[in-house]
Amino acid sequence: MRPLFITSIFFTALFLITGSSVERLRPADRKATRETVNLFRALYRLQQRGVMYGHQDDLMYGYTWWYEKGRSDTRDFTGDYPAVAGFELGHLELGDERSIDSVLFDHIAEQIKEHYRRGGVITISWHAKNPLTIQDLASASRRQGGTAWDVSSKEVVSSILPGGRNHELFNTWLERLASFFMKLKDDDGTPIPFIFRPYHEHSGSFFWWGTGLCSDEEYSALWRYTVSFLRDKKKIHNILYAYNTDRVTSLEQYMKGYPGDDVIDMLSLDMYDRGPQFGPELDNALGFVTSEAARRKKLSALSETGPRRGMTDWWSSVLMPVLTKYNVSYVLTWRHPYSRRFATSIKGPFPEDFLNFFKWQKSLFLSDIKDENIYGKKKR
Ligand code: BMA
Repeated sequence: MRPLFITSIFFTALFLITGSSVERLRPADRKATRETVNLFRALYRLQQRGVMYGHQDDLMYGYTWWYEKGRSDTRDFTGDYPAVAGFELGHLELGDERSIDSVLFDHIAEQIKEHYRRGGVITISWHAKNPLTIQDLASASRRQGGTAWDVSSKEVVSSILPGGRNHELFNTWLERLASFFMKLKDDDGTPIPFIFRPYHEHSGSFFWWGTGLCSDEEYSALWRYTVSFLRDKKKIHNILYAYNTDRVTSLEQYMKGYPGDDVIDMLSLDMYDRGPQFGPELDNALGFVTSEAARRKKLSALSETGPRRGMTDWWSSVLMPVLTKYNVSYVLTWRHPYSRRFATSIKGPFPEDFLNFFKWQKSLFLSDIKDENIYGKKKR
């Protein structure tokens, strides 16, 4: 009797503590809008219930189709939309009409609004061009050169920080980003909250902001400058900021260049399966990322992952056994790039095994979170 009694007191206390403390949690932005605060808390609650599925560019195109309003590979395959819709803003900084993946920015804005209306979560990435090397290119070759992957110089981050020779250019990029963000409003004019994950996969050295390309201080300063620009200068208060690395093996490595709890809401990790070590490596990394996030009262996510080549049961045999152990807000798989030749060659948008993930009690798709009213929208 006694141990049971003590156990039940323990769990009741735990419930009261966690239950009520979620309602006191706040995003890093002290002026975050009501809907953004609601989203942050809802994500925290949902993270204890299950793991949301996210898909990059799910609403924009699939392997075999290009922008058909309302269409989604996830829905075609499972009957449900993903809970989290990913969008990409690369090339917005240039003032272009279309993104790095040829999607019209107007369509991106439209679908962000649509997914918000449905009660889903929005996450945005930004493969910004290289602001240093792009300068040296003739305008004709700017489309090819100076990409996010151009790691030919270690001076890029320092060149765009205050005092750097490209600082003014970078400010114009942030201006364009801010103008786009300010357009993301619902029909009542309410700013639509979203998760922003710029300067991603910092632990790798394959983007100009990567770990081998700038110092930890510069990386952190880039983040802090960006947040301060959007939040303090442009007064944008509907953003949850996600810190992100690629594959890491220790917490120390994960936190290198971390810009601070006052600018970050989510600790996220990108890890793709490249071989048999993936399961244990992901297990290890999610272990320290989720516990550090919990300690700092931040959210956590596996913000990009993908199956090992040639594996047919990756979802159920590799991913789910690891995810079952941790509270992560969402797991997102990357885009299904459209190609005309896929129309005849591709079997389906997902492997059959994805249905096991869909049916798993811990996975959350749009209809599993709809009733949560994550933004606390008033019923009309
Ligand atoms: C990368 C690749 C690129 C794409 C970029 C931005 O991982 O998928 O083809 O342009 O993301 O979405």
